[in-house]
Amino acid sequence: MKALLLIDIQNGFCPGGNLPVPHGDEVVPVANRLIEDGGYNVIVASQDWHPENHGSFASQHPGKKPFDMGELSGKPQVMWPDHCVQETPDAEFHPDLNIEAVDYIQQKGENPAVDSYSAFRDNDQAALTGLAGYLKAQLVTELDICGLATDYCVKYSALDAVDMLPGVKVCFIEDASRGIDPEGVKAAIAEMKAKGIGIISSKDVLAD
Ligand code: VGL
Ligand code: ZN
Repeated sequence: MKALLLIDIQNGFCPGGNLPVPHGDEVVPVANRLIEDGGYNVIVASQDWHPENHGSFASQHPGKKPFDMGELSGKPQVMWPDHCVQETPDAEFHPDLNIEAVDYIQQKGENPAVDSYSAFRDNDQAALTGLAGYLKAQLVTELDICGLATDYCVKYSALDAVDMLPGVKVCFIEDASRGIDPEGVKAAIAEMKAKGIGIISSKDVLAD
């Protein structure tokens, strides 16, 4: 079984959102084509879903500004602008994303004391989200991952997929993803490649 994992294609990460990824909205038509014509058996979307007092928010750390480095539960943590707060428009999926076609939505980042870049587990790797169990139950053997942001949630989800789904072929769809920082994107792609993750284009998927 072949699965598509769409990471955090939410208003908050698109232009006009609270943590906009440059050109983040450009992934939407590509993601829709993959959903409709990619030949996937299972389609999953993750949703960054923070309480308003989430500890990754600079607003929770007196003296910190967004994008400063800080600490969360004793670990280094990027201080983000308040984003993707539960039940707000910022946390909703992009309005043009074909969310009706999605089989399973995995929310993450609900624990205020730890961030969760990966759709599979919190950054401290203590708590699992349940996504690995879902994909195993669906007998997934191939997992393609794309979305926002390449250098954070997409990368960590792809690396975790390799560790948590032994035997599953994991690919990153580059043109269906956008990143926050160009240098970070380059490094993320190198890291994914080194882990055995295939770096592919939506054309590769739509061709076969
Ligand atoms: C993300 C930073 C904070 C992401 C989520 O989706 O890449 N980045 N929360
Ligand atoms: Zn977040």
